Amino acid sequence: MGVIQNPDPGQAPGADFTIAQNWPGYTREDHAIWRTLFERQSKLLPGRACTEYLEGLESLGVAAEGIPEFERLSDIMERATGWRIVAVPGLVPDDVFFRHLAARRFPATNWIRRREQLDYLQEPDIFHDVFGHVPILMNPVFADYLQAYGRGGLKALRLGSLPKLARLYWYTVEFGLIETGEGLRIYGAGIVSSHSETVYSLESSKPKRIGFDLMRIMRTEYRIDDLQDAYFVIRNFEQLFDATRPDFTPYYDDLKTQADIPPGALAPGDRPVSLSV
Ligand code: HBI
Ligand code: FE
Repeated sequence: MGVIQNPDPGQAPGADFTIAQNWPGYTREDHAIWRTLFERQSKLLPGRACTEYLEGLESLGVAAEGIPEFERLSDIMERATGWRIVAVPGLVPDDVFFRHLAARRFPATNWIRRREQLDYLQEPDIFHDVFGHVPILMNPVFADYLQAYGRGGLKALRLGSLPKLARLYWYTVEFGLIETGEGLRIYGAGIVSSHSETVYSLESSKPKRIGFDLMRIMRTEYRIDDLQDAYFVIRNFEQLFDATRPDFTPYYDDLKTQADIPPGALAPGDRPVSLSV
């Protein structure tokens, strides 16, 4: 990808890959790109994103003015759920990523996409990481889930099963949907930070929408280059946290005997979730 990554790193990354956010280093254009993205998404999200996300966004004061300072957001988050944001230059190694999550530190990229890439970006930038991931971390149950995921990630690495566990991250943290009394809502960061997928995931008749099932998700392949073919729907965040509480070691052994499922396929036992309330 032709992204100009971290044009002004401020300092070299250390062993934990953290760097200074270097907030004064953002240009007027960087802030303007944030504003464009923010305004587009905030028009779309009421009635589409879940209440927990929207409330988080509101109480953090993440706003249209421009790229927020991690220190300010971290102080608010720390009081709510004990999480802080640390700046990183881009994707970090899996073990580094998981160690941060396990310590309730969310690694956020410090650079923003160029105007030519408003709609499509394969790597996370600051808009995806902060607008997409951070607000939901104000919810105590989700906050615990992501920390548990970090611990589970370190274990999956040791057991050689990270490709399976990574699917859980993909279909929940990145592309999760939630059923509410008012209808289907978004909580996944990959959706809330994407103009096209916000509408597509909730309104298109093309993708499958399937009730959350931990083992089913860990068998399901995913695509990183296009809108998703399937979304998994939770009933609430407790369901997510409870399902992932046990030791996954026997699950990984089981999965070795089960075939993977292609992204858009249906499997026996799938609970279809319909679009109408
Ligand atoms: N690094 N900065 C960053 N952001 C991620 O989401 C990320 C990462 N490194 C590894 C990683 N994700 C994967 O391990 C997970 O998506 C499973
Ligand atoms: Fe992400």
